[in-house]
Amino acid sequence: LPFNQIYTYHQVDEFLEQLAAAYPQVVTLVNAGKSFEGRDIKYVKISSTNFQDSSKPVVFLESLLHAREWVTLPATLYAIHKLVIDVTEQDLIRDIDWIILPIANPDGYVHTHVEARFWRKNRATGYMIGNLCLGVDLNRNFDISWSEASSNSVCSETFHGSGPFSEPETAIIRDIFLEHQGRIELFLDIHSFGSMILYGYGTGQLPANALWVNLVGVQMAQAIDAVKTSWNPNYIVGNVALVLYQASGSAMDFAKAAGVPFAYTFELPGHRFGLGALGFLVDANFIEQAGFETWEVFGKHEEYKGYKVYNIH
Ligand code: 0X9
Ligand code: ZN
Repeated sequence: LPFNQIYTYHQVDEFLEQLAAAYPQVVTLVNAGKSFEGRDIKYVKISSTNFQDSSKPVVFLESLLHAREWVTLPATLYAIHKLVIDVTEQDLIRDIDWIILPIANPDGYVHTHVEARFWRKNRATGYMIGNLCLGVDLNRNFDISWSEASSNSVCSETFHGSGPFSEPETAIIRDIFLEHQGRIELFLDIHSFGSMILYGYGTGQLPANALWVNLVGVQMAQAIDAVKTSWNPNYIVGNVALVLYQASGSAMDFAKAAGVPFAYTFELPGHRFGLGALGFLVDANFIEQAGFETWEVFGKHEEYKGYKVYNIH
C-alpha cells in the first residue's frame, strides 16, 4: 500500500482484511459494530503475542472521527505499516500491544468523498428539522461533561446529540476503552488541523499527572518537528482549553476518565496554502510526510521515552 494518496472507505477496508489474512500471527481485525448508516467500524489489534500478555501496555490510535480531516488517515495507516509490514523498531511490537482504528466516522467519511468534502459530523438523521440539518459531532457525544461546552442545535457543527453515546460510533469507541481498561497507557485522537498536541480536560481542568503529560507531549512535538517539512509550523503543545477552545464530551476526555494516563488530541498540519476550511484539503506532497512524521513519536521513542515515562504516573 503506497502512502501517497488518500484511500476510500472501501480501500481501507480491503487493506485491513488483506493485512489480517496475510499476518494472522500479528494482526487481529475486529469488526466492532455498525455506524448509523450501517457501515462496519473495524480496528486492528497488533501484537507479537496476540494480545494475550496483559502486562503489556496498549497504545490506542484513532483517526477520522471528523470526516473531513483526511490527512489523519495516512497517519494511522502508516503506523499499521510500520508495526506489521516494514518493522524497523522491533521493540515497539515486543513491548507494546496496539489498537488502531483508522476510520472512526465511516458515514461522514464516505459523504466527504461523494457529496460534501467539508462534512465533519456523522450522518444521523433522527434530529432533522423537517429536512434541514443532520449529524452529530462525535467529538462532543462522549459522556464527560456532556453538553457543557457544545451545541444543542442539530444545525451546529458541534451538535452533541440527544445524550451521551446517542451515536453508535461513539458507543463503539467507549466499548474499546472499557474492554481494555487498565491496559491502555496512551491514546491519540488524531485530528486536523493546526499542528498541535493537546491535553487536559475540554472544560479546562488538568489531570493530576499533567506535568508528565506535558513532558511527553513536548517530546513528541520535538520528534515531529525534527523531521517536519520546512513549510509547516512547529507543533504547539498545551492545555486544550487554553491553546484551542473549550469542548465537552470529547473522546480524549473519555479516555482519561476511563483511566488512560496519557491522552492527547493531535491536530496534524493543515494544507500549506489552505485558508479557513481549505486547510482540510490534502496537499499531495504532504500525504506521505503526514504518515511518517507522526510515526516519529513512536519510531524515535528512545528520545520520546513515552511508555517508560508511563511508569511514573
Ligand atoms: O473541535 C474538536 O473536536 C477538535 N478540533 S477540530 O478542529 N479537529 O475539530 C479539538 C478537540 C479538542 N478537545 C477539546 N477541546 N476537549
Ligand atoms: Zn477534528
